[in-house]
Order: sequence, then C-alpha cells, then structure tokens
Amino acid sequence: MNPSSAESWLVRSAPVLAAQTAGRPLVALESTIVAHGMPYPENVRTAREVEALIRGLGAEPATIAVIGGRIRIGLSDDELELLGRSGQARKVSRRDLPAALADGALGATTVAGTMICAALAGIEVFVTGGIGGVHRGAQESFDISADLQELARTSVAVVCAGAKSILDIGLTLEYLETHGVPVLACGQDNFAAFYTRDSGFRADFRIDDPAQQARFIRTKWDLGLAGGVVVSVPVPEPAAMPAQEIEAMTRQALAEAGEQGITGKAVTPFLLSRIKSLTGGRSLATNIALVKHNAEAGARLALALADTARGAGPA
Ligand code: PSU
Ligand code: MN
Repeated sequence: MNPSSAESWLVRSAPVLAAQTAGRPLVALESTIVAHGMPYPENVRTAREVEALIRGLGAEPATIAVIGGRIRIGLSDDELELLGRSGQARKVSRRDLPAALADGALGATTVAGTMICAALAGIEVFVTGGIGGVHRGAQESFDISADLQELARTSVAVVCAGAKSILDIGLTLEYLETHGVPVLACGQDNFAAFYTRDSGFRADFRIDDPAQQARFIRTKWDLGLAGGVVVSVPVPEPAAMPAQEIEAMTRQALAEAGEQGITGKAVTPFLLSRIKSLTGGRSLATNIALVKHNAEAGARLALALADTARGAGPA
C-alpha cells in the first residue's frame, strides 16, 4: 500500500486536524455501533456522550465513517445524526470499503473497517463496545468476523468490553492466539464478555495501568510485530446483565436468526436488536454503559501511548 495515495481518500475534521497538528492524542470511534448497533436516538446521544468523555480527559475523539466518497476522520453533530437516523447506511468492513468509497455511499465502519481507516490516519487507539469474533456454530456457517483478521494485521489498539457474548468466546480467543494478537485484561484476570464481566476465560496478560499497557503496545510495534492489541475492559458492575438471563436471551435470539435465515453481516445487528427487545431494553442500557466506560479507558491509553515516543526503544 502506498500511504500517500490513501491520504487523498481521507478528510479530517477541523478538530481532528488541529489535534494532530498539535500532537494531541486521538481516539478513533466506529460508526457501525451508531448505524447498526443501537436504535435511534440512543445511538446518536451515546456517540456524542462518548466523544465528550474523551475530550474531557484531554484526548480528541475521531468518529470514522464513509460519507460522499471519502473516509471521514471526525464527524460533525449533523453527520452523526445523519448516520444514526438514516437507516440506509451500509455496514462497511474491509471487503466493503472500496465499494462504499467508489459508490459515494453512506457507510458505517465496523471494527475492521475503522481499524483500517484509523491506521491510515495515524491514530493508534480505537474504542468500541465489543469486538466481533467466531460465531457459535462457525464450524457449519464459517461465520468469523473480519474484525479478527484485521486485528491480526493492522496496528491499532482496540479497547473493548471483550468479544460480544453472542459469540463463541473460547474459539475467538484461540483465533486471536493463532494470529499473534495479544489480549490484555484490565481490572481483572479474565477476558470480559460484553454484557457481563466474566467470559470464564483467562486473558493472556493482565495490565491495569495505562502507562504499562502503552509500554506493552509500543514494544510490540517497535519490534515490527504488526497487528492489533485487544484491551479488554469489563462493563462496570452495576450495569452488567445477569449472566444466566443474557445467555437464555442469546440462545433464543440465535434460534430466531436460524429460523429466519439471517446470514452474513446482518447476523450481529439482528442479534443485538433481538436481545434488546427480549430484555426490555436493559441490554441497550448495558451496551451504552460499557461503551462509555471503554471511552475513558481508551482516552487514558491514548494519552499514555503519546508519552511513549515511537521507536524510542528500551528506557
Ligand atoms: N460493539 C457494539 N455494538 C456493535 C458493534 C460493536 O457494542 O454493533 C459492531 C462492530 O462494528 C463490529 C461488528 O465490528 O459489530 C461485528 O459485526 P460482524 O459480527 O458482522 O463482524
Ligand atoms: Mn459475520
């Protein structure tokens, strides 16, 4: 890839440009969670609150989307509103990015899509809700999120509340191990499970301190070990869903997806939306709480990473 040819596809917002020029740390945010992961108007409200939290901690948020044939790094309030309420935005992963740009379509970037764009824009930290992963029954469906392959190749730290609990978490961790993607747990030993705190699987490394997380990540990249790092931050205890309840709802939603023949990129939005209805909206409140919590962890990590000079080597 020639970075200078990619640069012509990027449009940075004025605040993002100002932050980058001043050397202030940036935090990338995705837009699939806005367009496909949450209903309107909670999606747009949450997106704005997440941006404000990051700004309040001294980093600059950069929500990423495809608008008018360009990759937009940083959106205005009107653009967020457009993405959140249009209902027409495409879900844009690695596969979809060239088409969305060539067509001039409105595109909401997934974790994979956002990682690509963040890396092109020189942003090292990205906050989401929960990463995609290996779906339950993947031995039949082959449904493995492109997020995992992206983590294997694109050098961005992804702060999340683990992998979404609709997935096979054990297989997701196996996949990440195979591809050399370290999973750092923050605040506990185990990998988080999105709506709940504990997936029942130990993370590879526990690092609570953002400065130490930053050292780990910088060392990986200094060594030329390209690829992402997963930073797992459990949902705050008061906002977590009861594990048994969420598991029962997940099984029901999965069964309905099967009956209705839902496949491909429609699977995850369908499951999140069904679980929201089945829990009477409580899973949405959990999702909002965990994203905000991740935003704080991501802003702290971005500040710490900015303090570790690129390529500086051992202290
Ligand atoms: N986190 C959330 N809600 C979401 C997502 C993440 O709290 O909707 C999105 C991300 O964009 C992620 C996508 O990349 O779900 C996974 O989709 P799939 O399983 O089709 O790869
Ligand atoms: Mn999929």
